[in-house]
Amino acid sequence: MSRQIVSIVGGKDAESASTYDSINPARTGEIVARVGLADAETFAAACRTAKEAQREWAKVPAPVRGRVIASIGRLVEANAERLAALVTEEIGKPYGEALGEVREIVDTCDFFLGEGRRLYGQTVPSEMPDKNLFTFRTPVGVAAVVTAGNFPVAVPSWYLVPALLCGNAVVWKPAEYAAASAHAMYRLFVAAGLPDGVLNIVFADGAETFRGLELALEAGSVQKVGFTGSSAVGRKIGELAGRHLQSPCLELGGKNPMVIMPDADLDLAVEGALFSGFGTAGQRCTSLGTVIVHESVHDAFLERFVRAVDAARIGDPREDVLAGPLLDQKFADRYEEYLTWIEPHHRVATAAKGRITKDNPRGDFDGADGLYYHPVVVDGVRPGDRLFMEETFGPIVGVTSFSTLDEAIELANLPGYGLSSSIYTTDAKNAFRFREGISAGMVSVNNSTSGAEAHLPFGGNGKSGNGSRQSGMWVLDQFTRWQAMNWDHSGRLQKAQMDVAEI
Ligand code: UN1
Repeated sequence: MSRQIVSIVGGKDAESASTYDSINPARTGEIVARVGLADAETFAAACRTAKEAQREWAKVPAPVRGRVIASIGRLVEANAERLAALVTEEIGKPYGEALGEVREIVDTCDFFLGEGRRLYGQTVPSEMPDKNLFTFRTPVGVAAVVTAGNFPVAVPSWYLVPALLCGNAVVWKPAEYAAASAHAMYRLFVAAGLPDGVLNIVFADGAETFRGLELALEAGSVQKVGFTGSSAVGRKIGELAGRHLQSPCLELGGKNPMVIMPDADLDLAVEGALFSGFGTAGQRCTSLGTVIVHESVHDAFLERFVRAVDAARIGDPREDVLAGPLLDQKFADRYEEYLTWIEPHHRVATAAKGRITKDNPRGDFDGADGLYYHPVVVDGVRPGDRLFMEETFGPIVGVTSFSTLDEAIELANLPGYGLSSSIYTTDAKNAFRFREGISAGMVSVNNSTSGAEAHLPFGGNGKSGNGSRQSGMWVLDQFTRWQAMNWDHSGRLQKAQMDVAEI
């Protein structure tokens, strides 16, 4: 019997308008959870409930809120294996990676629990005597957070933990196909001592969520929208939030480049390309899109890369594999469409379109009913090819070559995303020139494009986002607003600019 889960608003089960089955992508005949989906009105009502609860939550001293965050971290840690196993079952993420993902929630809690005692404001000198100036961080109010299912627990925690710590209430809408993982995480969060209504979870489809968000923004019950997902949906959310004079936190797609210089350690580069290209079946927003390799080492790199890809284990995510299945049927369908972007002038260096079946020579696992796909390396991608320009969110990596670093940087920036990037070189000059020229929010040197740590600013530019950053202290600016205060104790009206003290 699969789990039955529904939205929880104000600590109570909310009504569902329809149901959705969350499927195990490694064994598509298996239902992981039957999920009740709410409609737009329920979403908007959740935001109203959150608004009520937020007033009291904001009054809880920040160090005390920090202690709740500490408890969340400990509870997640104590339940790490169970939560990771559920993530593996529901989205097919290899267990080791899933455990790492749960670890990322704990890291996030560890960072922010201290922030409760450090939510600093400033004292600022005044231009007049007997007058004091201060700044305070104030909570924004209610955050509506809509997240993807490829990181069903870690990425949501990047929003939830700082938002709650800063005194906000949250309405969280996770991806339906990762609903059971989200629900389990929600339960751990509230069990740590969050009052009812401070954190609410609403399951809904895209259309109802968008309409619910619209209603809530119109009613003034949402002050911050957070969204992780595709650039296309991010644009719509950005437009909607903009109409309400809000600046959302948008964490969108990527076409992340890896530049390989002639002086690079090629084996290290191969390892990095394998992990970021095909780990998580290429379904991270930081996954490698295109390898831009110097012409003098192109053939040597390609030969080693293809060998490594062919040797990689793809299969049952409960085992020690590089990648499991794709997340969900919707993504598998889309991925098959991306495979049609392979142009006649491309050279497909590993088995393309090779869905793993029992007849397949690589059928060393017995899960042919899963959404498994061979990794594909496509050599000779060029500017203008869809495969060069657009995110694929699947196990396909393009390769192209260059002759000068300036040319490589231009190629790397061309698709117009700007999330993650990497360069392999042994010359510091190349690394710094690359950092200066690349439009990405994140740059790795001699490391892959994926695997950002939980306390560095995470986020992108261009089609990857609106410049907002998550993680670390930088995210505090998303979930608080600066309030300036002046206190005049001179006993007279001192006018700024007009009554400036004379020497
Ligand atoms: C994402 O895919 O949305 O840097 C986030 C990484 C992970 C997060 C990816 N820590 O690859």
